[in-house]
Amino acid sequence: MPRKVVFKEQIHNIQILSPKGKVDSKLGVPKDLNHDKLLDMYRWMLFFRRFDRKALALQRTGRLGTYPSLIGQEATQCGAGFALKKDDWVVPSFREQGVMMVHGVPGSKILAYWGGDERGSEFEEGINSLPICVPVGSQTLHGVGLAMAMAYQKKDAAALIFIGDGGTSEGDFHEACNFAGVYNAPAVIIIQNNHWAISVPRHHQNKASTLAQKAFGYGIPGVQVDGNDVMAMYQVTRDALDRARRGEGPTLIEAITYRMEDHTTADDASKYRPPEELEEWKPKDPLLRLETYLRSQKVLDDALQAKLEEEVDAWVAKEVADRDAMSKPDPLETFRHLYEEIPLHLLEQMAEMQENL
Ligand SMILES: Cc1ncc(C[n+]2csc(CCOP(=O)(O)OP(=O)(O)O)c2C)c(N)n1
Ligand SMILES: [Mg+2]
Repeated sequence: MPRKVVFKEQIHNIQILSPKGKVDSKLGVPKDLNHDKLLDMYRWMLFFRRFDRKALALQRTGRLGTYPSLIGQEATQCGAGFALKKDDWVVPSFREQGVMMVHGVPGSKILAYWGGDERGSEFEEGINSLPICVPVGSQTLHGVGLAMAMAYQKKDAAALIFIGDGGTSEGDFHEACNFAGVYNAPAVIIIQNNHWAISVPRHHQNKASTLAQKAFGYGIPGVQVDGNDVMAMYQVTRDALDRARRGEGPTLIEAITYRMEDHTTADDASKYRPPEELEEWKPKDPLLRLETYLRSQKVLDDALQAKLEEEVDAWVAKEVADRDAMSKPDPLETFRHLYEEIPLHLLEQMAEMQENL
């Protein structure tokens, strides 16, 4: 009999690309990420950042209602997005514009959504993403239900579900993980642990030393990844999605990252966030480390960097132009999607609105 019981949880924090841009010699670069693909990832991450900066500026000039920036979390979303196959589904919360766009959602739709236009939630057939979901945690249930349905239909596809660190305190998250485990759903749940839930820090959210270990209570694997390392994010998500598609069940991934901006444009993080913390995260920037690596491999130089920036800015401008080209939304749409048959009192309100248009 051991004289003392040692309670210890074992969670690996996987990192391939260090903040200094060096690849772990034991793990190596994921096999299917050649230089072209890594450059493409870098281009996407640059696009996310510039798209977000533009969106923040559009909000300040009154063209968007609010906006939740993903700046700092680019590698989490790019790595995960590149691991998806076309038939897989993305189930976002509200800060997942990056992974949505990688999976085919046009940036113009994201801008429409945050501009208060419901058409920002309508995607073309074949673009497998649920709409942006603001009620924290509820999307995890939708996602696991979607995964269970795909398993029932024997589809070779999985659902990639996103939630924040704060969202893991919601009952919905617990129910989703529980169902996913019991029904062996082809679901991969990524917790983007960006250390803050608006002004509530991670350590006030949960006493557990990792959020990944929550998985064990549901009988599913849990893994922690450096979310600012696009290579590790890609590898871990891809392996988890492969497992799910093979019928081996769900995985919970905790991606350790950092929210570099305010929670949304309706927030001022300087009121509650110690400035030293922000400084501490700057050298761990996800773009910087991939840039350093690509330069060390002679894949990227100043000329190509300038060209990429130009291309990405043109791409952002096109998304804004596409949003601007959309006709004005029909206000009567607000009545149309709640009931199969619109009740009488709403028909009366519709008629009244129509008269005043
Ligand atoms: C059910 C619900 N409760 C509260 C809110 C208000 N709210 C919006 S975001 C947020 C914090 C979310 O934090 P986290 O899950 O860590 O995601 P992050 O914003 O960091 O991406 C809260 C409390 C909400 N949208 N929905
Ligand atoms: Mg958070």
